Amino acid sequence: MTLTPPLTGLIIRAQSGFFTVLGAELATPVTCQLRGRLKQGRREGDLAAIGDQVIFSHLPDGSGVIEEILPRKSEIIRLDPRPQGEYRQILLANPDQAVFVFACANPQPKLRMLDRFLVIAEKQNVPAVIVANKVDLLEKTAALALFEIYISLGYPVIFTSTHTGEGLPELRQTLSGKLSALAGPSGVGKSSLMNALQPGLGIAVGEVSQAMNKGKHTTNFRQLHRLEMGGWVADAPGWKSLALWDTEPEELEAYFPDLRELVSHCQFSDCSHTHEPGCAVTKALAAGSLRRERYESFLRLRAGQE
Ligand SMILES: Nc1nc2c(ncn2[C@@H]2O[C@H](COP(=O)(O)OP(=O)(O)O)[C@@H](O)[C@H]2O)c(=O)[nH]1
Ligand SMILES: [Mg+2]
Ligand SMILES: [Zn+2]
Repeated sequence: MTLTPPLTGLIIRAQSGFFTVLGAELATPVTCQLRGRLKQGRREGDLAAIGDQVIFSHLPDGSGVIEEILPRKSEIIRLDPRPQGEYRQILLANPDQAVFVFACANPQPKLRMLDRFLVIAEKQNVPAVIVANKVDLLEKTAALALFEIYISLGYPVIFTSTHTGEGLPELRQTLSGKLSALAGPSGVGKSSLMNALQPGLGIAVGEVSQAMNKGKHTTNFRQLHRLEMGGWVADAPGWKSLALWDTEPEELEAYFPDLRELVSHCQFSDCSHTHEPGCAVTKALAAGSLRRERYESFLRLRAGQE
């Protein structure tokens, strides 16, 4: 029995089969479970996840039932190997963007990790934004030099400092009204940035992401955090653990904007871009138009190295 006609809502928290749904018309979120019929058939992956838009109805006891999960425009997935086959774990549904936070210094930016994050974002079709925090620790020209390659590739790069406030309005503008997945190594200032935008937000986002980075299994839930200015930030969805599953070498090239164009000019269609004559990639490398660091990131990812 349902009290009201079905409503649409957003899943803002997921924990072992229970989903907290915020209805478009409701002030208080409702704890829902999935309608039984949704769970029929072979399970190849999560049926619902934070970020999903759903149709749900109320039960007399105040809880709710998810009737339908609306089609996703994007998703961040982790393939979980299980005895009965690979399981598609959905870390986040419908992200508008992935925000990768690194520091200009202290700690030194791990650009190979950034390259890997960018490839994952390209593969999952999620636009990436780079935040270069702690810009106060370097001359601006030195900070620019570190990240200019990414600017030239077309990725938005926001230079920020929680100490001087530089770049915070731009970051606020970027997050406003969007569902963002936040990721980055620890110590770069993710919590500080979130707190600078909204007091208390850093603690909320940081705790879970740190627990997940350490692989703890104490709190197995995922949550969206509401931005007062509009929009949502998702707990860092463990990007470090996202493998580049079944990515063919030719496919990997497509996820490097600086290689994508070049490879079509290689003499051999199966060029490995290492020793072949007529390779446009090694030619660009020699000419200095392709950055060696990016080429090395490509080779490492292709070899399956982290
Ligand atoms: N110099 C400088 N230090 C910062 C900045 N933002 C954060 N920090 C410091 O960097 C350290 C790590 O910050 P935290 O927010 O905990 O990083 P998280 O691990 O990514 O969440 C703390 O000591 C912060 O005070 C910044 O813009 N400039
Ligand atoms: Mg933190
Ligand atoms: Zn080549």
